[in-house]
Amino acid sequence: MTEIHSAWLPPEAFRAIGSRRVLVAGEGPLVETVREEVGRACAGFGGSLADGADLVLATWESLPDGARKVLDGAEPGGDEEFLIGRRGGVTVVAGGPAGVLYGLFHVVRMGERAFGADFAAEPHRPAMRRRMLDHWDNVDVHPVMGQVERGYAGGSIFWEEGGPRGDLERVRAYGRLLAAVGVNAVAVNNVNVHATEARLLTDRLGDVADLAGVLRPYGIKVHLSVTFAAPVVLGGLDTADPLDEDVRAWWAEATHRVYEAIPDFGGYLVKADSEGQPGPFAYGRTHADGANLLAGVLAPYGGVVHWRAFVYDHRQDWRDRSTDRARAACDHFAPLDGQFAENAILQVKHGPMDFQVREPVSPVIAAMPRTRLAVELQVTQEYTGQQRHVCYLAPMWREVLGFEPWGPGGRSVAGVAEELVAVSNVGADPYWTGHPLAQANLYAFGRLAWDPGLDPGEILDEWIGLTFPDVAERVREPLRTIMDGSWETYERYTAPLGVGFMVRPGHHYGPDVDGYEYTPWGTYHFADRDGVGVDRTRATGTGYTGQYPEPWSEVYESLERCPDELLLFFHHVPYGHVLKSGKTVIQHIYDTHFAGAEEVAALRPVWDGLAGLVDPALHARVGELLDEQLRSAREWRDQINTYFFRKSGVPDAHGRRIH
Ligand code: GCW
Repeated sequence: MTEIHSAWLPPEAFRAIGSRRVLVAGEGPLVETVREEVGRACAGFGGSLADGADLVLATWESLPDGARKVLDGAEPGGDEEFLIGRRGGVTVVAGGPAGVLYGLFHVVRMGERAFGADFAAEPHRPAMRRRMLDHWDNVDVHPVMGQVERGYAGGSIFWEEGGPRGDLERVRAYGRLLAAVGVNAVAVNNVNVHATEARLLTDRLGDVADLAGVLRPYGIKVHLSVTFAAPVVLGGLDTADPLDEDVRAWWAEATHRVYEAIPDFGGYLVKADSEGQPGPFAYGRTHADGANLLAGVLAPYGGVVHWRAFVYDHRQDWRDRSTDRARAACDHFAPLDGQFAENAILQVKHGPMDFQVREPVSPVIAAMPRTRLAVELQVTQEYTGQQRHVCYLAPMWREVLGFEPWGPGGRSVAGVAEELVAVSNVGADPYWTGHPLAQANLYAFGRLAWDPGLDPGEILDEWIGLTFPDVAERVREPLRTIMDGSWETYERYTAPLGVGFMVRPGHHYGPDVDGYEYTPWGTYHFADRDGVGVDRTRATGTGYTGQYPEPWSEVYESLERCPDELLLFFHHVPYGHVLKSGKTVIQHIYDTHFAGAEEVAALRPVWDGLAGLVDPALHARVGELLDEQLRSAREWRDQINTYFFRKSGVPDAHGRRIH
């Protein structure tokens, strides 16, 4: 058992509730959870769980008449919705069972404000119907990827060296943290499904059921990544052809057993025909055929299949300038729009490549109006500092969710997507996320999935208030300084102007400008002595810009209109090309890299000022990580600047040291 850090739910965060007279009314496991939470809070802060003179938390059916009046006769909504209002000194929260649970945590966030002046009843409902975390956790330790693929927070909270980790208390605590930010689904194993992990579907199902049992009281459904080849590797069939009757029967039987063990099982998650995972292409079938096979066997039980759109050729020839990885998802999936079953959800990474610090929004999101979409984010910081660097990602996600694929005034990504999914950054580390400040990313993901309109700065404030309740007012400004702009700082000292990658192949930490340049992965920058960037225009490049509707197809196509921060994603330009900022590309590279590293250097003194305010062990951990971030940022600065200086021969206008 590892020590469990309280993250955004320390006992102190429950003071306002715990010091009051609270009524919890209703039945079922979720309301029981609420009762337990309130009971614990009251035991700690002198309140009582009985008469509801100060606070009523109730399901619609159990709402006492007097309390109902506080809500002004509002009507019941869906299971996850709640209403909150205050009149005559009583605060009332009512909803479906899950709504009561989310309402409780809403009151926790409000703190004393929930018990101040009266306020009219307000409805709260999640924008996204499913708010899901995918764990890339392996059951066996993978020889290259380890226990958690792209995990930077120690081992897995679910699995250890070939079996369940067995620390269900920790899983329970995880469920509690997730419920507090509204997450309602978790996939418990890696989308790359290896031999042992495949068996979670069959003879190791009991391990999954154990996790489901612990997460259920927090309103979280368990999902499983499955291998498309399961009928062959587990069932002994000689084919996994999605149109084969025996294959369908095998999946139907396996799925029946899953629901016998886990009646509220969420469904399957599939990475098919991608980076070596098996899929329908082997049988000449489409991804819709594949997804619909699984959707069909899940449908009778109310389950769903999440089918990933991350499909591209990872064995391409770097000499071949016509293949563009950015195009792949749209090329594969857009023609299938309208062919997916009702309970099949296409899960699309937010950008066309792979979670780089800056990418345009994936064109798939606008291209499939007749398909249910989940947008996938990466909370685990594979390309954004691997939880050794501070990189608060909410501002990036907010931009993605607010992007309007059909231009200003049209629907936003948040309006198109039904679901928000993210790769979790959690592991067996005592702080959950390795870097203690990376907890804020997990927090922000849940909050944005609930309400994509929230302001990242306000989410950060909320997180600070909950995580450091005793000293919030003293740590707020310093933490804002360190975290608020950290995504843009990270962008400044890494790959410039949207070009992406330039990381060390394999582990993806630290700079290696040409690391991927002559590899089969399709991630190139094409820097030469004259210029840099990828020509993705229709006029002279790969034609990728044509995958967007107007106005973006025109904006990105045009060298003049393309936003600076994405310039090298869409265009190959000379080093002397002048940006909208008025600087040349080469000078922009130098300036941002010097600035980024300087910004990081300024963080340590700010953090040092928090000594004595936050827990000493946490203080020490973040201090060490800031030192590593600074070392790494300087390495990035020097490698990028030196590389481009040597390629271009153009000196820095300010004569700074380049090697
Ligand atoms: O980002 C890449 C990662 C792989 C990952 C893959 C995916 C799980 O480098 O480790 O595999 O994406 O999203 O499937």
